[in-house]
Amino acid sequence: EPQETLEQPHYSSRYACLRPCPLESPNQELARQLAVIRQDRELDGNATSALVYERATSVIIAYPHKITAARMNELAKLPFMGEKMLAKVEEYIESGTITESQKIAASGRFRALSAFTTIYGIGPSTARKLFDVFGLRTFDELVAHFSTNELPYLNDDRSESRIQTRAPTLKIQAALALREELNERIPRTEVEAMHSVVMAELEQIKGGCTGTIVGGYRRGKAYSNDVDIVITHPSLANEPSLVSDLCEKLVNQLFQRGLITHLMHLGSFLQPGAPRHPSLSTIEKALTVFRLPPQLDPRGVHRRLDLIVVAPETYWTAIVGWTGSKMFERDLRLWAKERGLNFDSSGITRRSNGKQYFPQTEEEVFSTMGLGYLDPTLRNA
Ligand code: DGT
Ligand code: MG
Repeated sequence: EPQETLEQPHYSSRYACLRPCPLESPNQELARQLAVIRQDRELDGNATSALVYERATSVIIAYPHKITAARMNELAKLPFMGEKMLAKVEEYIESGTITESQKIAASGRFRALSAFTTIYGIGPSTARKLFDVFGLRTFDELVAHFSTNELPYLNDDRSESRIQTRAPTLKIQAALALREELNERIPRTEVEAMHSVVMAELEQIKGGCTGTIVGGYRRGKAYSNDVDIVITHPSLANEPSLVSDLCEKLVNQLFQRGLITHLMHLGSFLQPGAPRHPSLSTIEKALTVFRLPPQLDPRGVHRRLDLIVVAPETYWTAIVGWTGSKMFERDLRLWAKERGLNFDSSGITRRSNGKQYFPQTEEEVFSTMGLGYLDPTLRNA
């Protein structure tokens, strides 16, 4: 039952899911400098301040004009443009730089913490501990440290795994050794090659699967940091056990072929604080390390590959949920919540009565929540 009037997207919206945002912004450099401050707050564990900068930056990159002194009055009327933020924008307009961003970028602590967090498994709090408590400063020191220590966990794992595979989990030493390869960006042609290889293996396991590349690739990015693929098959309808079964078979087969080398995470996942509901079992994800076969990539570069296997009824919400951007997704959930709905990749639920909606097109995902449609290439919030 789509809502009758849809909220129309506009760059002045408070919600990132209602701001058309192409990949290229006329204010890219301003946004980049503000992002340095955001990252600094994140690395310091100051989530509230980080979010203030993230929201303001997101509004700025959706603003369709180059920001000049003449635009400041209009900018001041946009959401999340507080006095401090406007002062920084003004400083940028006048001088081309933001002093605070420059100071942060030059600081040794910021440089070390931001470098440490490029390693899978090292988040801001671990990075701070390595820097402040263990006094580590360089990758070589990290390698030495982790040759005798192991992290107690490699991610903030709120999920449960129901499935068993033979692929080994990625330990911190391996993540360090693969750091440069995993940080190499992936061109679109290679994203497509990875998708083809995965689909060919799937075809052998179960004929007739559908798989869509989501994430930044779908938003039009020329280079991706990882590859995300949402997979389904008609026979998985209302059969949660078959969903995890297919995910397990796929991971095992790719591992046996030498295509998946490590597993970083496996299982369904829970939104923080979300109530458990039956549809959670209609989605299963495997976060992996993958390399193309030698005939397709002689260098055999290790790549991050996320496989998301879903029941057909949740296919389109999963695609919207994994296309991103992260800011877009965050506000999609917020928008839904403020309208008494719960959005996650496995479906849309009315909070008052638990009624579930399973839209069967991407447009319907938007209209079910009262949102005007935005093409994936305009979801770069
Ligand atoms: P990149 O860095 O080039 O891979 O850029 P993206 O935008 O593809 O970023 P990525 O791959 O981290 O995430 C893609 C989208 O998928 C992101 O907007 C949020 C969503 N996503 C990522 N991980 C999870 C997860 O564990 N659960 C859910 N529900 N969504 C996730
Ligand atoms: Mg991605």
